[in-house]
Amino acid sequence: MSEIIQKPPIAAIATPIGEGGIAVIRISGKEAIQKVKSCFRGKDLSVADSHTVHFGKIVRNDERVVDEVLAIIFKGPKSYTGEDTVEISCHGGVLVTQSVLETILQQGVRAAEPGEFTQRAFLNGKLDLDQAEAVADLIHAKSIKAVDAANQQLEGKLGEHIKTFRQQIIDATAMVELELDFIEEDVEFANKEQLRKLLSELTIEIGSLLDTYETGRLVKDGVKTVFIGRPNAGKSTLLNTLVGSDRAIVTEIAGTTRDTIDADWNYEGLLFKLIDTAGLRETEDRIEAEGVKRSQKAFEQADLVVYLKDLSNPLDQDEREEIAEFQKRATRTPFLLVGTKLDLQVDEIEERVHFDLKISALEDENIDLLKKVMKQRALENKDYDTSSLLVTSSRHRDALQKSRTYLNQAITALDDGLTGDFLSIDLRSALNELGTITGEITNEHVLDSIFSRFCIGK
Ligand SMILES: Nc1nc2c(ncn2[C@@H]2O[C@H](COP(=O)(O)OP(=O)(O)OP(=O)(O)O)[C@@H](O)[C@H]2O)c(=O)[nH]1
Ligand SMILES: [Mg+2]
Repeated sequence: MSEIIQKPPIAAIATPIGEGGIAVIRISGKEAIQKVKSCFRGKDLSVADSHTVHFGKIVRNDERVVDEVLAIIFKGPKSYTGEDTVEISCHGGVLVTQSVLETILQQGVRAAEPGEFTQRAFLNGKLDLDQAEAVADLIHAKSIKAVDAANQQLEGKLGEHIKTFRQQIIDATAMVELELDFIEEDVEFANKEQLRKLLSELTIEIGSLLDTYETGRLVKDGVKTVFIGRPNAGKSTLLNTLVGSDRAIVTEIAGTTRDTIDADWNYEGLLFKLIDTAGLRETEDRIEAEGVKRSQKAFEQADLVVYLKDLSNPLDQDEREEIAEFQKRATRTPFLLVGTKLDLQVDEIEERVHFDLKISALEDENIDLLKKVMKQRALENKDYDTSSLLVTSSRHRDALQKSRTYLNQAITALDDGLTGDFLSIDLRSALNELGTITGEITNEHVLDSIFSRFCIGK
């Protein structure tokens, strides 16, 4: 572990602003305990042991009481940030919490920036960078699966893989550089086959980690699911049925929905971001026309497209072509063709298209089946359980991809009989790319963009 650096103290409210039983204010850094001590009336905190709790009062300079609190002492390096830290639990009112924080700040403590505590934890080697990112993911998680994925990363599962990969590349680099040392003496490169095997195995392992990204992204961010179809097809009704509330307006008038409507829906731990759209048709109405444009845009950004066709209307040539067109355009997006209003289905409906499913939202027919199929289709039947490691961040994916490219270049160089110094450059580049994931290699720009995603107080 790197050496702990105690930076000047910072403080922030660590709990959401609002009324609650208690709120927590966190102070971390050099002399954090001394600073709190100067406005704390109770036990002398400067002689308190680490990991102990103390009852007392926070008082202003004129000794007026701000609140009765509990102060928890964590002495570095055994704290979240690695620095000396005090966590104050006060009464959870907005003003009371704010007053306690202000009193602390008056002792010469600076207000913390978003994510600054976690950034300090990273800089002090308490967390790898991917683990720090997992903390933010955990906080932002909107589904149980997203929580599971963040926890895997927080436990260091991704970091372990990356460290193994890096060690293998370091071993390979050592082999190559050893050869470089002997080049003058014309030593035959004895380990060429062994090296080639090592490198190609590595690219395969990196590849299988990369394969988890599509699922990982959907688990973390949710599945953007767009309902499209003609006016009156029952899109808004289906959205309302799934979320279990009257989120969207439903009427028998074609063209009811004008703008896209979003609703979050959790199903078996997976978040679906449902998007209801304006029914597709040529229209003179400027507002509706803008709505149709937005439907198209939503379609283009979808992870799952559900085209709804009203079974109580015959399928005409135009709509058949429209469906085919959407299917064609959605080659890389899972697509479901769902017949609606099964309770009203006209027998003579001529079907020259294949429906994945027919439902009735009104009669609750096949709705459970639809839910299952939506999940299967969204994840493209890729099964994974809560213990699977998923790559969920595009930053990690990019680094893995680049690293794999460098390794492939190294393999080509090896096959082409290029000298060791060429190989060595590629291997070092691959190593650096992997190092950016865990934060062994990093720069301020990357750190700023990562930690700005955090809330204040974390
Ligand atoms: N019988 C029957 N009627 C349905 C069903 N689903 C929707 N409807 C009716 O169909 C009409 C249109 O439903 P909406 O959900 O507003 O249709 P939409 O696709 O959102 O329509 P636009 O917003 O105009 O594009 C309403 O009168 C609904 O009550 C169903 O399963 N069975
Ligand atoms: Mg609608």
